[in-house]
Amino acid sequence: MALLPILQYPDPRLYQKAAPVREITQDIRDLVRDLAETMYSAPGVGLAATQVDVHKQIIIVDTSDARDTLLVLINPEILASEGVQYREEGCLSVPGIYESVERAEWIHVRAMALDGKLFEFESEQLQAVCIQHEMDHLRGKVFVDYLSRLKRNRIRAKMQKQQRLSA
Ligand code: K1U
Ligand code: ZN
Repeated sequence: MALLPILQYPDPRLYQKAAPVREITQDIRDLVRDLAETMYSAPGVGLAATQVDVHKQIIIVDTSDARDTLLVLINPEILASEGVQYREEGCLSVPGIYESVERAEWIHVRAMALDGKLFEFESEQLQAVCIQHEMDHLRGKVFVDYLSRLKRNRIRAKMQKQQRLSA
């Protein structure tokens, strides 16, 4: 088990696109276990492999109150979506910043599970927001990219200052 370091905005590696996973190997299983340990310890409700500098299409999500319902999505795809919702989002790569972003209200997702089988499910509310947020990480998009240039520049400057002070 290992806690993995999380890339901090505006690290350029957060803008790298993740490649599909071709085969579930022991390395992939180990990575998922470490992602889960890192997410629960942060704590967070989601994490994308991109955020730990692994550019493979893997995300994990757990929005349950008991923090006991881990969803592992490999090569996730949104097959259909409906409606709009706005929820305050956070990001472990942009600590201390919370902003509302427009997201689909309902999504139909297809992904591969850790046993290599494809599965489909529907999602809404916070879980759907979290899945969309994590899938954005896989395509090199951070939630602050939805904000105005002014807000994003302020956030960037704040993060860079914090990183200078903690270096
Ligand atoms: O960095 C990440 O991608 C994880 C992020 C996911 C997320 C949160 C809220 C809306 C959309 C996506 C987080 O988990 S930030 C931390 C957080 O929101 C939280 C932490 C503990 C309990 C509840 C929420
Ligand atoms: Zn995030």
